[in-house]
Amino acid sequence: MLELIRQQVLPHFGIPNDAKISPLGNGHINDTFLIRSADSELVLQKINTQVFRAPKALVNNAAKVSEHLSQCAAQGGYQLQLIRPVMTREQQLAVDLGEQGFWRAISYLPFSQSIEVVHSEAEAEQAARAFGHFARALSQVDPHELEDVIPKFHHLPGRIEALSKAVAEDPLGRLQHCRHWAELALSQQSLLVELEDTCAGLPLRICHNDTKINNMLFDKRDMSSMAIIDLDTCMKGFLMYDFGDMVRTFCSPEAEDSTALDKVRVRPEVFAAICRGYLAELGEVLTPLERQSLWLGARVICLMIGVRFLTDYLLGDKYFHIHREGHNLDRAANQFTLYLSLLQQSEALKACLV
Ligand code: GN1
Ligand code: MG
Repeated sequence: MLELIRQQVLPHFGIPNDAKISPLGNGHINDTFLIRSADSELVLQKINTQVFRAPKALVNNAAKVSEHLSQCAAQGGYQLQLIRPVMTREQQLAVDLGEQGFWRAISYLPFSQSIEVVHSEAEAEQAARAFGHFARALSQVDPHELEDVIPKFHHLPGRIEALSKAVAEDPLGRLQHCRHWAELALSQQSLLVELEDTCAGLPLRICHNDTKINNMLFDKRDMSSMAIIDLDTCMKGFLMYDFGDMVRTFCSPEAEDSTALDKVRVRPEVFAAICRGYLAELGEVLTPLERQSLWLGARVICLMIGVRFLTDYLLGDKYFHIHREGHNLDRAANQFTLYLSLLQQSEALKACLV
């Protein structure tokens, strides 16, 4: 891969082929590299076209979001730094090398740092405020301006149906290792009913759709919020899911793939900090039903990612990159445990949102 990057990709971005190339980040889908040459630093990504079937839509969406945020920033309405597309020499947003991949580059922010686990309430509040700030700046844009990069991305009924099918077929005989998790996931029918009733009344907005804590860059000099990254899944949707992904990735003291299930839980004080930070930015933007839906979004996202990891485990780890055997099962078990912890604390957590 490194030779391919040097010989065939870097020239399109005007980067000399003696640049230093190192892997960057912990994404589960795309391959990401930091490219350092004598006079520039940028982030290069090979987009996973099995997952992003229309990669041009992805780069177009990201460019539109970044352009809009930069206009907001010029008028004082957006305070975070921006990740901008780096154009090819041919003035394109990406280079399509066919079998050799679809490649795009974006700016790298010096002094930036990402974290995998939230350490304090202050960190959670600050990051939630930043994601809220991002959503507020985009709330002026018609959500239909962005294409649906992955249709039915946050669609729990479809994800549950895919799990049911994987369970019924069990092509690799793996169900024996995870039957109780599959049963748990498939027994949450009441959530589907609640979801259908709520979605009917929610406005569509431009959402980030992957508001993990590691998609928020901190300034390593003072740990202040620096930028929101990974605009790959920006498209229309419901803000409850952006709230949900923050809850999912900020609240547990353990990483998403930790096998220490006895330590996986929702820290209520971190949940409360997310609510404070997010609502400080968005409180006046959200409709009453949207605000009420946040609690639903938290439950749906935790359950849904567990369902997605488990389905991928049963089907042979074709979607999420894995780094060890059983990795997707470990992730699923972790996320279902977090989901149960949310349910156990329903009353106290819901109270943070009123
Ligand atoms: C994937 O690759 P990454 O980490 O940005 C996934 C998200 C999941 C996440 C789980 C396109 O995001 O939906 O929530 O893993 N992205 C896609 O950590 O499926
Ligand atoms: Mg992502």
